[in-house]
Amino acid sequence: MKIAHVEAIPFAIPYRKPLRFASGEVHTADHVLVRVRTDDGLVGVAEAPPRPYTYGETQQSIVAVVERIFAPEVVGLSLLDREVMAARLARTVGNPTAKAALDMAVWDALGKSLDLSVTQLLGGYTDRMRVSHMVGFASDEAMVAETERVRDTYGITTFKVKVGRRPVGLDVGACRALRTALGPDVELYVDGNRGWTPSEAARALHDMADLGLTLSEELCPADDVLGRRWLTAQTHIPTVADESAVTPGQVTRELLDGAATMISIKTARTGFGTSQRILHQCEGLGAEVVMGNQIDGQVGTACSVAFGAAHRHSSRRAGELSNFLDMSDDLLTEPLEISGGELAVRPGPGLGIAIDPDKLAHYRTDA
Ligand code: MUC
Ligand code: MG
Repeated sequence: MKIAHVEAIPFAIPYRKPLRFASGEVHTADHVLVRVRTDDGLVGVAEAPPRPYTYGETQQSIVAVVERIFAPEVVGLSLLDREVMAARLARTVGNPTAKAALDMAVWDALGKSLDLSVTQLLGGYTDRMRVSHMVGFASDEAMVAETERVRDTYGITTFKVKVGRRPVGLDVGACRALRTALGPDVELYVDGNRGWTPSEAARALHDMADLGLTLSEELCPADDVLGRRWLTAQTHIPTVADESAVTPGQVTRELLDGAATMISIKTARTGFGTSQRILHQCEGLGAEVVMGNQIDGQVGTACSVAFGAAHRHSSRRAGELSNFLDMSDDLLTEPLEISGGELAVRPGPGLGIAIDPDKLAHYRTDA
């Protein structure tokens, strides 16, 4: 049960259709597969999706920090030494995605060694989540066509719409077109990825007041401290902190400052260990959470649903679990399937997933 070897394998899989949002755009899943091997031959895996425009990590920086800084800290630890591992990784302030992937790969191996699923180990609340689909910038017509296709094909009825463009009327128009086309029964919420000033955000929310939006996420930057508090105080729509709340300390600040009323939990950046700390912190404070998506591939999405389904507090809302659908291929032997608007946790020990060796050989970029 001891960690014997840690690998960080870069791979690149093109998207069929790029995802565009206020802070960047994604054309290729240039992620890193983190693989942990134990001395008794078990293998745990997870995926790190770099988001350089948000956290500063790149594919190359993730490979380097996992192999040179983190691997020597964890090799020799037992799979059960998760607090020791967390304390060692916490000495490094940044690199959230690299730390998260290592943490989740260890949980996958631990589940396999105990013949239990990660969901059972974390809390075992349910075995599935409703799915929310994230819609990137495009023409109004293209955004409507995408949501209709996703609704009709997968039964998804919750959509997160990317906003944060200028002038704000562009996004107000897109949200209005979506509401008109999809009708009142579909849930719509918005994510600005820090694109607007507080006054632009207030204007946009005012202009969309009749659209029945259920959440507004990260409309303006975290450093707009008073502006975010001012915005949150004047809207009846819950405000979600995403990239401004990556650590438990930041979660505390956002919630106690009145800058946000809810927190997005992304296993891609807080793994299972820190995500669980944040989840329990939010539950204790009476703040709702949403399971977010760091534009994860199928490995990352399997991690999100494994965590989200494990707890009552994280499984209440639809989780953002569907953007892998836009990738041209993936690494799993058996692809994830969304149907009836839901994604089920994979049965089987650990994460219940297996990496297809031929696909990995094809897409890895270090060979
Ligand atoms: C989101 O919720 O912001 C876009 C960038 C990123 O890191 O995650 C996505 C989605
Ligand atoms: Mg977001």
